[in-house]
Amino acid sequence: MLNTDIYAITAEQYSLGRTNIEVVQELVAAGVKIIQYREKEKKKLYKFQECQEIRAITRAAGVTFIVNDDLDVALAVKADGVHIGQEDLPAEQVRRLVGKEMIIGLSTHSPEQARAAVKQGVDYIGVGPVFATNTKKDVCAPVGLGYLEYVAKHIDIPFVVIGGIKEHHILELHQKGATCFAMITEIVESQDIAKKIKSIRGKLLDNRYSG
Ligand code: 3NM
Repeated sequence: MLNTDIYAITAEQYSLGRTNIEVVQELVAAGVKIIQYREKEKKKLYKFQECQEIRAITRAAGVTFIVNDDLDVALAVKADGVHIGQEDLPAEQVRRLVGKEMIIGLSTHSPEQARAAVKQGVDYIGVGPVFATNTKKDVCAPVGLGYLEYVAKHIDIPFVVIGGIKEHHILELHQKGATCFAMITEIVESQDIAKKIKSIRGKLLDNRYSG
């Protein structure tokens, strides 16, 4: 499920005037394999309608689709997964509601939270914010690379790094054990999303070949 390199997340307010649907179409065309719908300000009805459209686009393209926070929307549109935070419903409760098949992702910010997430049976964790970010409100201080190194070494479930990640960080994060990179502004703020994705992937390839 996270055996891919780029985990793209929507945010219409940073998308240079493009709609979430347009951005998702660009992401899919660029070959991104996992997309999370994240939209904090919109009313539920509009989130549902957008997610319905995104579900159709991602299903047709074989792209994994995750909905942030809104369990009901995720279930209603038959998303592949839901991503929750530390102050949402506890993961065990979410599991009871969504069943075994749906992917559950949980944001974590410390080793204690990572260990608890494993016990709670989530499918993957977010590890961050690695760097400072203005995209998420009420986010804790950056956890830096130390927390990433802890997770890479001690946590056995898939993880995705997040928070302030830009193209120039990719190599360093990869060297510290990250393989899947979640980004909002670095991608949606790009004029040419396909070019940005290609460029990030180029960095990863260079690193692989140089060992
Ligand atoms: N979650 P950008 S940081 C949505 O640490 C989110 O859990 C975070 O946006 C966490 O790539 C973050 O623009 C914002 O910094 C990521």
